[in-house]
Amino acid sequence: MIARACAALGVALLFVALAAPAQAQDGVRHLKFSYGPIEIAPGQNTIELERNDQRPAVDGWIVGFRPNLVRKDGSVPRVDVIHLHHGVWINQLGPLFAAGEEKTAMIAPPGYGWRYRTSDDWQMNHMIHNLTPTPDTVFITYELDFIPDGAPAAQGIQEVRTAWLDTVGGFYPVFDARRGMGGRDRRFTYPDEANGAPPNRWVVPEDGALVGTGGHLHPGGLWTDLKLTRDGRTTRLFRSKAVYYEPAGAVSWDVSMTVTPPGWRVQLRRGDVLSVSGTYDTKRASWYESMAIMPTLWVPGGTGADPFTTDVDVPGRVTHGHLPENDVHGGGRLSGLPNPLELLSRPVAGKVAIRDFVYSRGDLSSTGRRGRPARVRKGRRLQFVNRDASGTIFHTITACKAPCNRTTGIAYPLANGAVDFDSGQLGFGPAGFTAAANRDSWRTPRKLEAGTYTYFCRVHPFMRGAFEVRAKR
Ligand SMILES: [Cu+2]
Repeated sequence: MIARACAALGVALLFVALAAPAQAQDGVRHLKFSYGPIEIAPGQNTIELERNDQRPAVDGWIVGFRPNLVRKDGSVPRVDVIHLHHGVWINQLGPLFAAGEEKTAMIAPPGYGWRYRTSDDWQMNHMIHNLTPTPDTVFITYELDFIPDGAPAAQGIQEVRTAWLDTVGGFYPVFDARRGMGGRDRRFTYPDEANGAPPNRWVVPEDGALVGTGGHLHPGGLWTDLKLTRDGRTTRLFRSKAVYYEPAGAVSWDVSMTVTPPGWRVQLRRGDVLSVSGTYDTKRASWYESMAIMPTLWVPGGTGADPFTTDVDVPGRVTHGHLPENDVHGGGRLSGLPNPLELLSRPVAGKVAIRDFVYSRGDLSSTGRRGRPARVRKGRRLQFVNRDASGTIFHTITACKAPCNRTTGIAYPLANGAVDFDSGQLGFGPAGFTAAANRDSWRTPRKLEAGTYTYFCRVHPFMRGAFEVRAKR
Protein backbone atom coordinates (compact mmCIF):
# COMPACT_ATOMS: atom_id res chain seq x y z
CA MET A 1 0.00 0.00 0.00
CA ILE A 2 2.69 2.43 0.96
CA ALA A 3 4.85 1.45 -1.94
CA ARG A 4 1.98 1.89 -4.29
CA ALA A 5 1.26 5.29 -2.88
CA CYS A 6 4.85 6.36 -3.28
CA ALA A 7 5.53 4.93 -6.62
CA ALA A 8 2.29 5.42 -8.35
CA LEU A 9 1.51 8.58 -6.65
CA GLY A 10 -1.70 7.45 -5.41
CA VAL A 11 -2.30 9.93 -2.95
CA ALA A 12 -4.06 12.65 -1.71
CA LEU A 13 -3.27 14.73 0.95
CA LEU A 14 -1.51 16.58 3.20
CA PHE A 15 1.01 18.26 4.93
CA VAL A 16 3.76 17.65 6.82
CA ALA A 17 6.84 17.52 8.43
CA LEU A 18 10.19 17.60 9.50
CA ALA A 19 13.05 18.85 11.39
CA ALA A 20 14.90 22.06 12.10
CA PRO A 21 14.36 25.51 10.67
CA ALA A 22 16.51 26.24 7.68
CA GLN A 23 19.96 27.14 8.85
CA ALA A 24 21.61 30.20 7.44
CA GLN A 25 23.55 28.48 4.72
CA ASP A 26 25.82 30.02 2.22
CA GLY A 27 23.83 30.49 -0.95
CA VAL A 28 20.39 29.56 0.31
CA ARG A 29 17.72 31.55 -1.48
CA HIS A 30 14.23 32.09 -0.18
CA LEU A 31 11.91 31.80 -3.15
CA LYS A 32 8.23 32.67 -2.94
CA PHE A 33 5.69 31.08 -5.23
CA SER A 34 1.99 31.58 -5.68
CA TYR A 35 -0.17 28.97 -7.37
CA GLY A 36 -3.44 30.32 -8.69
CA PRO A 37 -5.73 32.09 -8.88
CA ILE A 38 -7.97 29.22 -7.86
CA GLU A 39 -11.64 30.02 -8.24
CA ILE A 40 -13.53 28.52 -5.34
CA ALA A 41 -17.13 27.65 -6.17
CA PRO A 42 -19.94 27.97 -3.61
CA GLY A 43 -19.62 25.14 -1.13
CA GLN A 44 -17.07 23.23 -3.18
CA ASN A 45 -15.28 20.17 -1.84
CA THR A 46 -13.56 18.65 -4.85
CA ILE A 47 -10.09 17.39 -5.64
CA GLU A 48 -8.14 18.92 -8.54
CA LEU A 49 -4.92 17.97 -10.30
CA GLU A 50 -3.06 20.35 -12.63
CA ARG A 51 0.40 21.13 -13.92
CA ASN A 52 2.40 23.41 -11.65
CA ASP A 53 4.89 25.80 -13.22
CA GLN A 54 5.46 27.74 -10.00
CA ARG A 55 8.94 26.40 -9.35
CA PRO A 56 12.63 27.35 -9.43
CA ALA A 57 14.11 28.32 -12.80
CA VAL A 58 17.45 26.55 -12.30
CA ASP A 59 18.59 23.15 -11.05
CA GLY A 60 19.45 22.83 -7.39
CA TRP A 61 18.37 21.59 -3.98
CA ILE A 62 15.24 22.36 -1.99
CA VAL A 63 16.00 22.42 1.74
CA GLY A 64 12.84 23.97 3.16
CA PHE A 65 9.17 24.34 2.32
CA ARG A 66 6.48 26.48 4.00
CA PRO A 67 2.90 26.42 2.66
CA ASN A 68 -0.05 28.75 3.06
CA LEU A 69 -3.36 29.68 1.52
CA VAL A 70 -4.11 33.36 0.86
CA ARG A 71 -6.51 35.67 -0.91
CA LYS A 72 -5.41 38.19 -3.51
CA ASP A 73 -5.09 40.86 -0.84
CA GLY A 74 -2.74 38.62 1.13
CA SER A 75 -5.21 37.79 3.88
CA VAL A 76 -5.42 34.21 5.10
CA PRO A 77 -9.00 32.88 4.96
CA ARG A 78 -10.47 31.76 8.25
CA VAL A 79 -10.48 27.98 8.56
CA ASP A 80 -14.21 27.97 9.29
CA VAL A 81 -14.76 29.68 5.92
CA ILE A 82 -12.19 28.32 3.44
CA HIS A 83 -10.29 25.25 4.39
CA LEU A 84 -7.13 23.83 2.80
CA HIS A 85 -8.02 20.16 3.07
CA HIS A 86 -4.81 19.34 1.30
CA GLY A 87 -2.30 20.43 -1.25
CA VAL A 88 0.21 17.93 -2.59
CA TRP A 89 3.20 19.05 -4.60
CA ILE A 90 3.82 16.16 -6.96
CA ASN A 91 7.13 15.64 -8.68
CA GLN A 92 7.68 12.88 -11.23
CA LEU A 93 4.40 11.24 -10.22
CA GLY A 94 5.34 11.06 -6.54
CA PRO A 95 4.45 13.32 -3.63
CA LEU A 96 7.24 15.74 -2.84
CA PHE A 97 5.64 18.03 -0.27
CA ALA A 98 2.18 18.35 1.13
CA ALA A 99 0.18 20.76 3.21
CA GLY A 100 -3.09 20.55 5.08
CA GLU A 101 -4.79 22.89 7.43
CA GLU A 102 -2.15 22.21 10.05
CA LYS A 103 0.34 23.89 7.68
CA THR A 104 3.39 22.04 8.91
CA ALA A 105 6.66 23.28 7.46
CA MET A 106 8.90 20.67 5.82
CA ILE A 107 12.55 21.40 6.49
CA ALA A 108 15.43 19.10 5.58
CA PRO A 109 18.02 18.52 8.31
CA PRO A 110 21.29 20.40 7.73
CA GLY A 111 23.30 18.85 4.91
CA TYR A 112 20.29 17.28 3.18
CA GLY A 113 18.02 18.46 0.41
CA TRP A 114 15.47 17.39 -2.16
CA ARG A 115 17.02 17.26 -5.64
CA TYR A 116 15.34 19.63 -8.08
CA ARG A 117 15.73 19.69 -11.84
CA THR A 118 14.02 22.06 -14.24
CA SER A 119 13.26 19.02 -16.41
CA ASP A 120 11.12 17.51 -13.61
CA ASP A 121 7.39 17.26 -14.11
CA TRP A 122 5.54 19.12 -11.35
CA GLN A 123 1.84 18.78 -10.69
CA MET A 124 -0.35 20.29 -8.01
CA ASN A 125 -3.07 18.25 -6.39
CA HIS A 126 -5.37 20.23 -4.17
CA MET A 127 -8.63 19.98 -2.30
CA ILE A 128 -9.91 23.31 -1.10
CA HIS A 129 -13.13 23.23 0.76
CA ASN A 130 -15.53 26.15 0.84
CA LEU A 131 -17.61 25.88 3.99
CA THR A 132 -19.98 28.60 2.78
CA PRO A 133 -22.15 29.37 -0.27
CA THR A 134 -19.99 32.40 -1.04
CA PRO A 135 -17.55 32.03 -3.96
CA ASP A 136 -13.97 33.14 -3.44
CA THR A 137 -10.57 33.31 -5.10
CA VAL A 138 -7.45 32.03 -3.41
CA PHE A 139 -3.82 31.21 -4.06
CA ILE A 140 -1.74 28.42 -2.62
CA THR A 141 1.51 30.10 -1.64
CA TYR A 142 4.76 28.48 -0.65
CA GLU A 143 8.23 29.52 0.24
CA LEU A 144 11.12 27.32 -0.84
CA ASP A 145 14.57 27.45 0.72
CA PHE A 146 16.63 26.70 -2.36
CA ILE A 147 20.30 26.14 -3.08
CA PRO A 148 21.19 26.48 -6.77
CA ASP A 149 23.75 24.10 -8.23
CA GLY A 150 27.17 25.71 -8.04
CA ALA A 151 26.53 27.55 -4.78
CA PRO A 152 28.99 26.66 -2.01
CA ALA A 153 26.23 25.14 0.09
CA ALA A 154 25.42 22.69 -2.69
CA GLN A 155 28.78 21.02 -2.13
CA GLY A 156 28.37 17.63 -0.51
CA ILE A 157 24.65 17.92 0.05
CA GLN A 158 22.91 14.55 0.43
CA GLU A 159 19.71 13.80 -1.42
CA VAL A 160 16.55 13.05 0.52
CA ARG A 161 13.40 11.65 -0.97
CA THR A 162 9.89 11.79 0.37
CA ALA A 163 8.58 8.36 1.35
CA TRP A 164 4.82 8.68 1.57
CA LEU A 165 3.70 6.41 4.37
CA ASP A 166 -0.07 6.27 4.38
CA THR A 167 -2.38 4.03 6.39
CA VAL A 168 -4.85 3.80 3.52
CA GLY A 169 -3.40 4.76 0.13
CA GLY A 170 -5.09 6.12 -2.98
CA PHE A 171 -6.19 9.63 -3.83
CA TYR A 172 -8.70 9.99 -1.05
CA PRO A 173 -7.27 7.77 1.70
CA VAL A 174 -9.81 8.00 4.49
CA PHE A 175 -11.37 5.87 7.20
CA ASP A 176 -14.09 6.49 9.77
CA ALA A 177 -13.35 6.68 13.49
CA ARG A 178 -16.81 6.35 14.95
CA ARG A 179 -17.72 7.28 18.46
CA GLY A 180 -17.06 4.45 20.88
CA MET A 181 -14.77 2.51 18.53
CA GLY A 182 -11.41 1.35 19.80
CA GLY A 183 -12.35 -0.51 22.96
CA ARG A 184 -12.57 0.65 26.51
CA ASP A 185 -10.09 3.46 26.25
CA ARG A 186 -12.19 5.00 23.46
CA ARG A 187 -9.10 5.49 21.40
CA PHE A 188 -9.36 3.99 17.98
CA THR A 189 -6.15 3.05 16.18
CA TYR A 190 -6.30 2.51 12.46
CA PRO A 191 -5.55 0.03 10.97
CA ASP A 192 -4.74 -2.04 14.08
CA GLU A 193 -8.29 -1.98 15.45
CA ALA A 194 -10.15 -1.98 12.13
CA ASN A 195 -11.47 -5.18 10.68
CA GLY A 196 -10.47 -5.75 7.10
CA ALA A 197 -8.18 -2.75 6.82
CA PRO A 198 -5.84 -3.09 3.84
CA PRO A 199 -2.18 -3.90 4.46
CA ASN A 200 -0.11 -0.85 5.21
CA ARG A 201 3.58 -1.49 4.73
CA TRP A 202 6.54 -0.23 2.82
CA VAL A 203 9.36 -2.66 2.21
CA VAL A 204 12.63 -0.74 2.24
CA PRO A 205 14.24 -1.25 -1.19
CA GLU A 206 17.87 -0.73 -0.19
CA ASP A 207 20.01 0.09 2.83
CA GLY A 208 19.64 3.71 3.88
CA ALA A 209 18.40 6.05 6.57
CA LEU A 210 15.36 7.99 7.66
CA VAL A 211 16.19 11.56 8.64
CA GLY A 212 12.82 13.07 9.51
CA THR A 213 9.09 12.56 9.72
CA GLY A 214 5.86 14.06 11.00
CA GLY A 215 2.22 13.06 10.95
CA HIS A 216 -0.96 14.26 9.34
CA LEU A 217 -4.26 13.75 11.08
CA HIS A 218 -7.71 15.28 11.04
CA PRO A 219 -9.56 16.79 14.01
CA GLY A 220 -10.10 14.15 16.67
CA GLY A 221 -6.69 12.65 15.91
CA LEU A 222 -4.26 12.17 18.79
CA TRP A 223 -1.09 10.81 17.19
CA THR A 224 0.43 8.84 14.35
CA ASP A 225 3.04 6.14 14.89
CA LEU A 226 5.84 5.09 12.54
CA LYS A 227 6.94 1.51 13.17
CA LEU A 228 9.71 -0.69 11.85
CA THR A 229 9.58 -4.48 11.61
CA ARG A 230 12.76 -6.51 11.08
CA ASP A 231 13.23 -10.25 11.51
CA GLY A 232 9.88 -10.54 13.27
CA ARG A 233 10.60 -7.75 15.76
CA THR A 234 8.80 -4.44 15.70
CA THR A 235 9.89 -1.17 17.25
CA ARG A 236 8.41 2.29 17.19
CA LEU A 237 10.55 4.88 15.43
CA PHE A 238 8.53 8.00 16.17
CA ARG A 239 5.20 9.14 17.52
CA SER A 240 3.97 12.40 15.97
CA LYS A 241 1.59 13.96 18.47
CA ALA A 242 -1.23 16.36 17.80
CA VAL A 243 -0.79 19.38 20.06
CA TYR A 244 -4.16 21.11 20.22
CA TYR A 245 -4.43 24.82 20.89
CA GLU A 246 -8.19 24.43 20.54
CA PRO A 247 -9.77 25.26 23.93
CA ALA A 248 -12.39 22.54 23.42
CA GLY A 249 -9.68 19.89 23.05
CA ALA A 250 -8.99 17.43 20.24
CA VAL A 251 -11.83 18.54 18.00
CA SER A 252 -10.60 21.12 15.46
CA TRP A 253 -7.83 22.22 13.12
CA ASP A 254 -6.38 24.49 15.78
CA VAL A 255 -3.49 22.10 16.14
CA SER A 256 0.14 21.48 15.28
CA MET A 257 1.84 18.13 14.81
CA THR A 258 5.17 17.29 16.38
CA VAL A 259 7.99 16.39 14.02
CA THR A 260 11.35 14.73 14.59
CA PRO A 261 14.28 16.77 15.98
CA PRO A 262 16.96 17.75 13.44
CA GLY A 263 19.47 15.14 14.57
CA TRP A 264 17.11 12.17 14.20
CA ARG A 265 18.74 9.44 12.07
CA VAL A 266 17.51 5.87 11.78
CA GLN A 267 19.43 3.17 9.97
CA LEU A 268 17.32 0.97 7.71
CA ARG A 269 18.24 -2.26 5.99
CA ARG A 270 16.97 -3.57 2.75
CA GLY A 271 13.86 -5.65 3.46
CA ASP A 272 12.84 -3.75 6.59
CA VAL A 273 9.12 -3.08 6.73
CA LEU A 274 7.75 0.33 7.72
CA SER A 275 4.15 0.85 8.73
CA VAL A 276 2.02 3.71 10.04
CA SER A 277 -1.01 3.88 12.30
CA GLY A 278 -3.24 6.72 13.43
CA THR A 279 -5.05 7.01 16.76
CA TYR A 280 -8.27 9.00 17.23
CA ASP A 281 -10.21 10.00 20.33
CA THR A 282 -13.70 8.53 19.97
CA LYS A 283 -15.11 9.58 23.34
CA ARG A 284 -16.80 12.75 22.22
CA ALA A 285 -17.71 12.44 18.58
CA SER A 286 -17.45 10.42 15.41
CA TRP A 287 -14.74 11.44 12.97
CA TYR A 288 -15.77 10.61 9.44
CA GLU A 289 -13.32 10.50 6.55
CA SER A 290 -10.25 10.71 8.73
CA MET A 291 -6.63 10.33 7.70
CA ALA A 292 -3.30 9.17 9.09
CA ILE A 293 -0.22 9.77 6.97
CA MET A 294 3.47 10.23 7.70
CA PRO A 295 5.56 11.75 4.95
CA THR A 296 9.07 10.61 5.80
CA LEU A 297 12.50 11.75 4.64
CA TRP A 298 14.34 8.81 3.18
CA VAL A 299 18.02 8.84 2.23
CA PRO A 300 19.09 5.83 0.15
CA GLY A 301 22.61 4.85 1.25
CA GLY A 302 22.39 7.05 4.35
CA THR A 303 23.44 6.04 7.83
CA GLY A 304 21.94 6.41 11.27
CA ALA A 305 21.31 4.74 14.63
CA ASP A 306 20.18 1.12 14.90
CA PRO A 307 16.61 1.43 16.19
CA PHE A 308 16.86 -1.91 17.99
CA THR A 309 19.80 -0.82 20.14
CA THR A 310 19.19 2.94 20.34
CA ASP A 311 15.96 4.57 21.50
CA VAL A 312 15.18 6.73 18.48
CA ASP A 313 11.57 7.29 19.54
CA VAL A 314 12.33 10.66 21.10
CA PRO A 315 9.89 13.51 21.78
CA GLY A 316 9.20 15.68 18.78
CA ARG A 317 8.44 19.35 18.53
CA VAL A 318 5.74 21.41 16.88
CA THR A 319 6.49 23.61 13.88
CA HIS A 320 4.11 26.42 14.79
CA GLY A 321 1.76 27.68 17.47
CA HIS A 322 -1.86 28.73 17.29
CA LEU A 323 -2.64 30.41 13.97
CA PRO A 324 -5.03 33.39 13.82
CA GLU A 325 -7.10 31.79 11.05
CA ASN A 326 -8.26 29.36 13.75
CA ASP A 327 -9.72 32.04 16.02
CA VAL A 328 -13.40 31.30 15.38
CA HIS A 329 -14.20 28.26 17.47
CA GLY A 330 -18.01 28.45 17.41
CA GLY A 331 -20.37 27.14 20.06
CA GLY A 332 -21.67 30.57 21.07
CA ARG A 333 -25.29 31.15 22.00
CA LEU A 334 -25.99 34.12 19.75
CA SER A 335 -26.62 32.17 16.57
CA GLY A 336 -30.19 33.36 16.06
CA LEU A 337 -31.21 29.76 15.46
CA PRO A 338 -34.21 28.34 17.33
CA ASN A 339 -34.09 25.36 19.66
CA PRO A 340 -35.73 22.64 17.54
CA LEU A 341 -36.78 20.78 20.69
CA GLU A 342 -39.18 23.65 21.30
CA LEU A 343 -40.69 23.65 17.81
CA LEU A 344 -43.80 21.80 16.71
CA SER A 345 -43.02 19.21 14.07
CA ARG A 346 -44.93 18.71 10.84
CA PRO A 347 -45.55 15.46 8.99
CA VAL A 348 -43.66 15.15 5.74
CA ALA A 349 -44.97 13.48 2.66
CA GLY A 350 -42.13 12.60 0.34
CA LYS A 351 -38.52 13.62 0.53
CA VAL A 352 -36.59 16.37 2.21
CA ALA A 353 -34.73 18.09 -0.60
CA ILE A 354 -31.51 19.98 -0.06
CA ARG A 355 -31.33 22.98 -2.35
CA ASP A 356 -29.19 26.10 -2.19
CA PHE A 357 -27.67 24.91 1.10
CA VAL A 358 -31.06 24.61 2.82
CA TYR A 359 -32.90 21.49 3.99
CA SER A 360 -36.40 21.93 2.59
CA ARG A 361 -38.08 20.82 5.83
CA GLY A 362 -36.81 21.41 9.33
CA ASP A 363 -33.87 23.64 8.48
CA LEU A 364 -33.07 25.69 11.59
CA SER A 365 -32.51 28.78 9.43
CA SER A 366 -35.97 28.57 7.86
CA THR A 367 -38.92 30.36 9.35
CA GLY A 368 -42.56 29.36 9.36
CA ARG A 369 -43.79 25.92 8.41
CA ARG A 370 -40.70 24.96 6.46
CA GLY A 371 -38.59 25.46 9.55
CA ARG A 372 -40.57 23.06 11.68
CA PRO A 373 -38.92 19.67 12.20
CA ALA A 374 -40.04 17.05 9.68
CA ARG A 375 -42.02 14.29 11.34
CA VAL A 376 -42.14 10.60 10.54
CA ARG A 377 -43.77 7.67 12.26
CA LYS A 378 -41.57 5.32 14.19
CA GLY A 379 -40.36 2.57 11.89
CA ARG A 380 -40.57 4.84 8.83
CA ARG A 381 -37.50 6.34 7.24
CA LEU A 382 -37.17 9.95 6.24
CA GLN A 383 -35.53 10.37 2.86
CA PHE A 384 -33.19 13.23 1.94
CA VAL A 385 -32.07 14.10 -1.57
CA ASN A 386 -29.32 16.57 -2.52
CA ARG A 387 -30.58 18.80 -5.34
CA ASP A 388 -27.30 20.76 -5.20
CA ALA A 389 -25.38 17.68 -6.34
CA SER A 390 -23.76 19.32 -9.29
CA GLY A 391 -20.07 18.56 -9.65
CA THR A 392 -18.95 20.51 -6.65
CA ILE A 393 -21.60 20.75 -3.95
CA PHE A 394 -21.86 17.79 -1.64
CA HIS A 395 -23.97 17.74 1.52
CA THR A 396 -24.35 15.43 4.49
CA ILE A 397 -26.98 14.71 7.11
CA THR A 398 -24.89 14.04 10.21
CA ALA A 399 -26.18 13.67 13.77
CA CYS A 400 -25.17 16.37 16.23
CA LYS A 401 -26.09 16.73 19.88
CA ALA A 402 -29.40 18.54 20.39
CA PRO A 403 -30.22 21.33 20.16
CA CYS A 404 -27.29 21.84 17.75
CA ASN A 405 -28.21 25.49 17.33
CA ARG A 406 -25.09 27.32 18.46
CA THR A 407 -22.75 29.45 16.35
CA THR A 408 -20.64 27.76 13.69
CA GLY A 409 -16.89 27.52 14.06
CA ILE A 410 -13.98 25.14 13.74
CA ALA A 411 -15.08 23.29 16.91
CA TYR A 412 -18.88 23.39 16.47
CA PRO A 413 -20.97 21.51 15.60
CA LEU A 414 -19.48 18.05 16.09
CA ALA A 415 -20.76 14.63 14.99
CA ASN A 416 -21.92 13.87 18.52
CA GLY A 417 -25.66 13.16 18.35
CA ALA A 418 -27.24 10.97 21.00
CA VAL A 419 -27.62 8.43 18.20
CA ASP A 420 -24.97 8.39 15.48
CA PHE A 421 -25.99 8.66 11.84
CA ASP A 422 -24.28 10.05 8.78
CA SER A 423 -25.32 10.08 5.15
CA GLY A 424 -21.87 10.31 3.58
CA GLN A 425 -21.23 13.18 1.14
CA LEU A 426 -24.24 13.13 -1.15
CA GLY A 427 -23.05 13.92 -4.65
CA PHE A 428 -21.11 12.52 -7.56
CA GLY A 429 -17.47 12.35 -8.61
CA PRO A 430 -14.83 9.89 -9.78
CA ALA A 431 -14.79 6.96 -7.35
CA GLY A 432 -11.79 6.88 -5.06
CA PHE A 433 -10.71 10.32 -6.20
CA THR A 434 -13.26 12.43 -4.39
CA ALA A 435 -15.25 12.52 -1.20
CA ALA A 436 -18.51 12.00 -3.10
CA ALA A 437 -20.66 9.06 -2.04
CA ASN A 438 -21.85 8.74 -5.65
CA ARG A 439 -25.51 8.83 -4.73
CA ASP A 440 -27.66 11.83 -4.06
CA SER A 441 -30.11 10.44 -1.54
CA TRP A 442 -30.10 8.88 1.89
CA ARG A 443 -32.65 7.57 4.36
CA THR A 444 -32.62 7.85 8.14
CA PRO A 445 -32.03 4.63 10.12
CA ARG A 446 -35.14 2.48 10.48
CA LYS A 447 -34.67 1.76 14.15
CA LEU A 448 -34.77 5.24 15.61
CA GLU A 449 -36.68 5.57 18.87
CA ALA A 450 -39.29 8.28 19.27
CA GLY A 451 -37.75 11.71 19.77
CA THR A 452 -36.33 14.75 18.04
CA TYR A 453 -33.05 14.33 16.18
CA THR A 454 -30.77 17.16 15.19
CA TYR A 455 -28.25 17.09 12.38
CA PHE A 456 -25.82 19.25 10.43
CA CYS A 457 -23.88 19.15 7.18
CA ARG A 458 -20.25 18.13 7.74
CA VAL A 459 -19.25 19.94 4.58
CA HIS A 460 -21.09 23.18 5.36
CA PRO A 461 -21.54 23.16 9.13
CA PHE A 462 -23.71 26.29 9.22
CA MET A 463 -26.43 24.01 7.76
CA ARG A 464 -28.55 22.56 10.58
CA GLY A 465 -31.80 20.69 10.71
CA ALA A 466 -34.09 18.56 12.82
CA PHE A 467 -36.69 15.84 12.46
CA GLU A 468 -38.97 14.07 14.85
CA VAL A 469 -39.71 10.37 15.07
CA ARG A 470 -43.12 9.92 16.65
CA ALA A 471 -44.38 6.69 18.16
CA LYS A 472 -47.61 5.20 16.89
CA ARG A 473 -50.51 5.78 19.21
CU1 LIG B 1 -23.65 20.91 2.79
